[in-house]
Amino acid sequence: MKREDFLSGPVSVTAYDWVPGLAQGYVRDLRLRWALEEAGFPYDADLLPLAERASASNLTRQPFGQVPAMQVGDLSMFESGACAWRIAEASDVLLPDDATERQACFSWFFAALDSLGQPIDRCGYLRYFAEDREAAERIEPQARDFLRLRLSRLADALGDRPFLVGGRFTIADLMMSVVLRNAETTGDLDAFPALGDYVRRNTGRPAFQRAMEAQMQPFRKNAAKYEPAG
Ligand SMILES: N[C@@H](CCC(=O)N[C@@H](CS)C(=O)NCC(=O)O)C(=O)O
Repeated sequence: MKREDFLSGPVSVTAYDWVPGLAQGYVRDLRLRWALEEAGFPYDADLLPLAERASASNLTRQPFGQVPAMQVGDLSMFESGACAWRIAEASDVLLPDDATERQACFSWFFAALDSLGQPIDRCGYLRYFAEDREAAERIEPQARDFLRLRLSRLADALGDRPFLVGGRFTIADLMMSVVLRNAETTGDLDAFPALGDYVRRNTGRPAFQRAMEAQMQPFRKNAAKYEPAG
């Protein structure tokens, strides 16, 4: 599909109207919102209650009963990585024109989702969500060592460069930064100050701030509806 086709229809992103505090600011519609803000593409949020995520209507958009999904005119997509990449392809600012740099962006984008995202999510799961606490605490140190090796390799590859590819911010930096934010919450970035600086620099961008505010605004509005009083 050409750039003009993508832009020809209105863009809408599914998101929750409220989530518990731990997840606020980390729901994955943030990835799409940030990419859309960087690209300068207007969009609407289609908000749904968390309790309705597995409703028939959401399952037609997102087969696993999650958010986000993205609608562009008649075209519907799911998976935050696929949607973010599609936005980047349609934009003038999130991908380099140079073919070699574009390929490098593709590699780093998947490295963020897979090589870093998997171990980071595993550690987050063991820390916050695993119900068998004894098993989680037994496995966690090994999972954490594995993650730290990955982070140290990433730190080596980034070196003292501000961005992953071609000297400017790309979709690869966007995805790497949102994924690394999750390692910030567990303290795993503390041993890698250059990665912490990298995340803070990228999330300091005005487009990220707007995306974050757009995700948080309905949570504040609906707090009284969902949060127990007192
Ligand atoms: N691989 C999917 C994962 C989406 C995902 O994990 N969504 C979360 C919010 S960040 C969700 O809706 N969780 C509710 C559930 O899984 O029941 C993507 O990246 O789009």
